[in-house]
Amino acid sequence: MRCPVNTTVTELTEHIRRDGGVVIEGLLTPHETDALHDQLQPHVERRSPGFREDAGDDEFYGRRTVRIQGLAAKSRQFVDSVLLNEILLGIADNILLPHCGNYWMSQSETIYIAPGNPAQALHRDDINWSFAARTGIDLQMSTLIALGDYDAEVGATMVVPNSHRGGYDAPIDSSLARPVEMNPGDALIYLGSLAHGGGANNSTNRIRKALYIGFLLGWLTPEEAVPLAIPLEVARTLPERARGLLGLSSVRGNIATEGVESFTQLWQLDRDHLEQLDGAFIQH
Ligand SMILES: O=C(O)CCC(=O)C(=O)O
Repeated sequence: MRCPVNTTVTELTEHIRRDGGVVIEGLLTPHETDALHDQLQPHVERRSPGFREDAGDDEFYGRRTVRIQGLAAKSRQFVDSVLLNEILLGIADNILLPHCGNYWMSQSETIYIAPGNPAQALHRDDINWSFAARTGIDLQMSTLIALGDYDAEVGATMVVPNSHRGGYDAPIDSSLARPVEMNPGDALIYLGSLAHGGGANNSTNRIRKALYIGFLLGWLTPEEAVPLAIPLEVARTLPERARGLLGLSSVRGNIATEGVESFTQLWQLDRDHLEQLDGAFIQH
């Protein structure tokens, strides 16, 4: 399903629950998309492809794929237009808050796929938390934003429609996978239970440019050690909501508002350390 950016958050949430994902056309304006791309480009140019330096066992992450993480420290546009995007947060509230007191960012990264990179194995993003995924609740909401060409030849994300149904262990039928083609600024938002994977880049000279952000239940461990990637002087300049999402805040695991569960917190910090951080960390 493809929806214009003025679709209500309630409708978008319904589409995601039904289909496993939705494309929002023009989630970012051309100005935001260009600014984001330009702020990240120097970092991308400095980085050799592959997740690990030797790219030795990077079949999953892509030997010809550039992944830059820690985007909040590298691009203020990322914070303002993506991390704090009201539509993304509205959908995340609907999908994740029924199962946690707070959710947080699991990871932010570029996924720039160069020519010759084969298709990624189809998978569910819930793969990291399979024990929890088997309970059948939603754990994660993922988003891929196109920052450039995003067609089938260049490696548009392959999605298996409706594969969020049937449970975590349901087999993934790769013959049903379809490319999700997008224009710059469009976003594919999908559940952690939807099977998908980066497409093969079969072009000769074009790079598939995506920006990924995932939001995760606050009682699960994020993929990226997010707060360690943000210098304190940068953290202090960010709005409180952004710091909370970036792990510069304690987290309420429970939604309970009364009883002992309403007092407990995860990711706590000793009062001495709170003082040392001088307000950068928020204790609930
Ligand atoms: O690049 C894509 O289109 C999807 C990437 C992905 O699913 C992943 O790296 O886990």
